[in-house]
Amino acid sequence: MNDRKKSILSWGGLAALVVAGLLVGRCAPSGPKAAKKGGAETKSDVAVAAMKTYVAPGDLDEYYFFASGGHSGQLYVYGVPSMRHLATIPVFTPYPATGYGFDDETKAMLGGLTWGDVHHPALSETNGDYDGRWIFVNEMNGRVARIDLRDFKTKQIFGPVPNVSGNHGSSFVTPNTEYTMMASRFSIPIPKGKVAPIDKYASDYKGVVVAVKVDPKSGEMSNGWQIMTPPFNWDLGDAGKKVSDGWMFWTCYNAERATGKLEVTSAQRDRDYIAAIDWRAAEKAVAEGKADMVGGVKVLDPKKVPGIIYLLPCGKSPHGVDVSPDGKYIIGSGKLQGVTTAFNFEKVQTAIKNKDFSGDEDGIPVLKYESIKDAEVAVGLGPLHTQFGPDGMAYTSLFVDSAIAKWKLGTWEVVDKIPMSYSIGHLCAAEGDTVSPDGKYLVGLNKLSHGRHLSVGPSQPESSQLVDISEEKMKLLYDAFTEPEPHYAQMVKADKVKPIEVYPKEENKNPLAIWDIKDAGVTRQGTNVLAKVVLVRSTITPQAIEVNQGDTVKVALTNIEQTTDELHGFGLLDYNINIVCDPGETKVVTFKADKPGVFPYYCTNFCSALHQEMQGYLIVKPKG
Ligand code: RUQ
Ligand code: CUA
Repeated sequence: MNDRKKSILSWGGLAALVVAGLLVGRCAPSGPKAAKKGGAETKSDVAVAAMKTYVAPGDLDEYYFFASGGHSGQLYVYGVPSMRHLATIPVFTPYPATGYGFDDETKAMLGGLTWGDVHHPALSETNGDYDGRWIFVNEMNGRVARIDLRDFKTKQIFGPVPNVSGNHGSSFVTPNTEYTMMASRFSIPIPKGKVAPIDKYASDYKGVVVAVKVDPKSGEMSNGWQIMTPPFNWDLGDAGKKVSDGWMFWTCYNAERATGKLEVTSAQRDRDYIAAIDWRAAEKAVAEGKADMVGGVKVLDPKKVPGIIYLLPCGKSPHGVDVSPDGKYIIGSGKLQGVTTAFNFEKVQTAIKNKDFSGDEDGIPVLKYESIKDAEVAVGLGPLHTQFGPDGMAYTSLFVDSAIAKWKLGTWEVVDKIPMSYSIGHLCAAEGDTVSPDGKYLVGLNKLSHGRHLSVGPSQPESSQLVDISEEKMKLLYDAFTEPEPHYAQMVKADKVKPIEVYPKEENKNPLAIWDIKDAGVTRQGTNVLAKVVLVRSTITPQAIEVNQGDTVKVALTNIEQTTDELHGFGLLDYNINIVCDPGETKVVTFKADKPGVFPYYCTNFCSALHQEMQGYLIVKPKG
């Protein structure tokens, strides 16, 4: 513990420590001199750690690690245990390196927004295990995207979903990827566009929890249904599994329905809630026509449709909620506490059956805390998120303590702790939220990193620390650094993911694709010009595209290579056009040729010894 925290401790009680600790953790972290090694203390520990993380040249990592990029709008791919950065997948933000957001299709998919705040990646599941097909990611503007792990590309951005404001409680998939779930962090009068004064917040503002339907074959997302809720701030979620399959859980803060300075007004009550949603019952109610159309989607009102949602009282301002691999326990962490609560799913069911309620919130029954909790585990200060191992072990991140606690489900005993540098948020264990976690590796996704790498100025990279969890004691193996802003990540066994090497020619269904240089050329219809372009080592055909100023120019580029990694680009100077085509891929870009002159285009991706020769000219003849 650093001096600052010690002095706060001597001032007063737990609440003061926790609140101050949250502030300290955020604004004035422990200095670089403190706990520099943080786990690997001796020379031999360092040697063992080096051996365990060293992936020799030519060898491959054991796991893919998909980390959210926060408001960078991207998803970062790392290998574990090397922690090497392998790829950046652009999702909600244009990314010039892959030409994402420049061609017609991806530009349309971004829908005019150039950022998104990504928090929680969710790998698709079959029977509660990662199946390596897709990964879904949420972002705060009410959208969720699907990335295909066949080519590591964003294939669909769904939303903004009606009625949702601040899509934080997302993406969480159900055990057979029937749905990817979302929940509103900020309540608003719904449907969107409706206005109500802020002093009517408690009654006229609404939250929603949302089931986005996923097509089991294609992964295509579509509107499912929603449940209207009181104006709580929904936070994190997790789907039930095995015995609790069919249920969905979300934490909330601000059960007070307060407005104004929430850090004070929303922390008045001792308990907030975890919502437990019987999503199969909700699905059935929608099929029976019990939903109303609000904002263009089917919305269930729990007052009119009882039996779909219940509230579990949970410690003040809970953050994470995580369901154990067997589905028996729902772990809810009140971030202003020193304990995390294990709720027993069976007891939740019994309480529902016996109507063991302590009250209701707008018609939603509140279960009795004492009837449904199994244990309050004294994990440490500021518990946020929990991940699981294969042996009944649970790992909880402690923001205020800046540590990870290891504890046992069932005996509720805390068996080990390891410090993190600094201020851990999420954590991610290998397959750690499936029905069969692997153990082995755990990554702490920390909010701060300074003093543990070469300084790069006031804005430091974020720290991700790799921890060995294969033995009784946790051991720090490696410090890695990521771009802001890491939230959650998921780690999947590498052999579950089967990426392709090239886009097979026969799968290219783009009507503008051409595969022979002699089909390349420029055609015109009025002021619309179509240029069909072939990219192949080491020529762009045609070498010149002639148009008139004011023409609408559509350039369709096909990379006809069938060799892996033989990418070609099309960078058009002064027109802000930057396209990259993978082998076998066709991309189309449409623009107005409004500037007269001669504009070189060239290949941006190094492709051969004669890459530099891969160039041409757009000639825009001036008007009149
Ligand atoms: S949150 S540090 Cu956006 Cu997932 Cu917990
Ligand atoms: Cu094609 Cu460089």
